[in-house]
Amino acid sequence: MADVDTIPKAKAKPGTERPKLWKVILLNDDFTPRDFVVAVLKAIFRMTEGEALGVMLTAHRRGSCVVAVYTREIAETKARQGNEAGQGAGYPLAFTTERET
Ligand code: TYC
Repeated sequence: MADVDTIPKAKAKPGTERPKLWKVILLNDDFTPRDFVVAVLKAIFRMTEGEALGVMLTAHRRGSCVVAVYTREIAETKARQGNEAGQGAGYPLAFTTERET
């Protein structure tokens, strides 16, 4: 067993890499009405009233809140839909995406 520390380990399980994931992040602003944020979260992220309220309040109090995590394409689509909902109603509501580490 002399060389045991120098033998490279085989990859634990080939083909079981975690998929790359992106966070969708809700940013607070001073203008978008709370009810509107809640409605957007329910419509785009399929949240219940209670879940949406919790996320909205966290962003309101802390400046931002992770809404959900998806593969890149879905995360970017949901963030864009949220931004467009805000723009369409004349509010600066903003979602961003960020690669999960
Ligand atoms: N801060 C907004 C207000 O007081 C409400 C709000 C919450 C807006 C969360 C955006 O991501 C947000 N009307």
